[in-house]
Amino acid sequence: MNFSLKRSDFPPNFRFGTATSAYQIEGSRFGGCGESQWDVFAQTPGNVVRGENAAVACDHYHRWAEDFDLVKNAGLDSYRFSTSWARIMPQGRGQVNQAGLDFYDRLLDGLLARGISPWACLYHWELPAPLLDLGGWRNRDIAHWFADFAEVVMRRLGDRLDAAATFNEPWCIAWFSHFMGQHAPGVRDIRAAARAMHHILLAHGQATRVMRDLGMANLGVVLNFERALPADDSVECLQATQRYDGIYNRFFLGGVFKQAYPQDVLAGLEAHLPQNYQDDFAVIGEPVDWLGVNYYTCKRVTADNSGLFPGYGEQTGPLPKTTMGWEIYPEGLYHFLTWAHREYAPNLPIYVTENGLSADDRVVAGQIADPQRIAFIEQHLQAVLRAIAEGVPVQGYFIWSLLDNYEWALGYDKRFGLVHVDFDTLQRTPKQSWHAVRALLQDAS
Ligand code: GCO
Repeated sequence: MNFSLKRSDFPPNFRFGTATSAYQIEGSRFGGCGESQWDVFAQTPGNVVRGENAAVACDHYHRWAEDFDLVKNAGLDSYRFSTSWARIMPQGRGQVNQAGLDFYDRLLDGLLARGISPWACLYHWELPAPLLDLGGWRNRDIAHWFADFAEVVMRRLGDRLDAAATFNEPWCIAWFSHFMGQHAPGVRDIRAAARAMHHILLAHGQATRVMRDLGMANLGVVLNFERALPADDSVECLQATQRYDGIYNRFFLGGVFKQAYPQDVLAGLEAHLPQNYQDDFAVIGEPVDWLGVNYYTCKRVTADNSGLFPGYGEQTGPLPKTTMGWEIYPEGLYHFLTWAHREYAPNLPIYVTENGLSADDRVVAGQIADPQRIAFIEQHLQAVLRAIAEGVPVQGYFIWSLLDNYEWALGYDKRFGLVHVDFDTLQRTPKQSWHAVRALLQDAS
């Protein structure tokens, strides 16, 4: 099975890539990496399926050359990865683990030697555990700690990156992890969540300034979006859907691009934000060069009448679902690309920095048939093309992910890779979708 699309259906400079993150693939046990909040979270019973951790993960720390050959041989232009704060600064501040910096240095040279353009993201969730003891994202000082980390990383790597982002998915770092408690550090507290939301953006602005001062260009931020659809058409449900959309989709965009938070979110969170939070918008609004959009699914939002903010719930929707239980809704990607362009970032290139699905991929006679992944990518690429046809400067698309990997609280159960990983032997086997991507990118017609 192949894509019906061709590379020539896309603008000449459109880049195809794949995305990964440090903790999900590297192996946190190797190379003097410090303990992160995820190592801690995984040790608490009930947090992660089967109590799995990422001490070894895909052992990308040692097998990166083989992995980059897979990126190159698929014909992909770009590779998006992240740098682990805990690997580079095990205490979060001060002392640098040189072996950690050396590792990312090798990665960069390995990518460049293969003609793959490197896209780095500073933070994909490995908060060094010692910073938890200081309050982690709840402590305003984290903006300085993070800016210092950015400086250490980028003094070493910044000259060879094609693009750099500060954060991956602030909603997950703040709301999912501090209000819903689903990800490390597993907190459920509205004040912690509100402060984390704001401090992440402050850290984003400070680190962006640091990178600019180092002379770096092509700086962005990667936000995630989920299309919020009302489960019914009652007024209560429509209002609940608005609040869901505000927290998930408009809060972080608002901070960065409008230097303001949405009123419907402030109605519930302002009392929990730091005093004089508005004074930080000058830093938070530091200009960026591109916007990264991560998109996977939609949610069917219900109203709840607990009387407590945010006053929403969710229910299962009718569309076909991935093994994450996520409905497949490519229309949502089209929506966010056109809407973010129109309402927030009219002058900036937009990249789809993550999109993909988990499936029940099995090796049968050495082959992995994953037609559902090919169909999913095709449908979402069609959504990208529609947005481009309407004038939205979408300039690239990164598939999540290169390898099956550690899917956070869901352990190794969910397979998102173009390449299958056997977690007993660590053997890599390209899936049918990897071959289809290769065919798509080779087609010069
Ligand atoms: C994310 C993530 C990945 C997840 C993916 C699937 O940025 O949410 O970058 O870490 O694996 O989203 O849940």
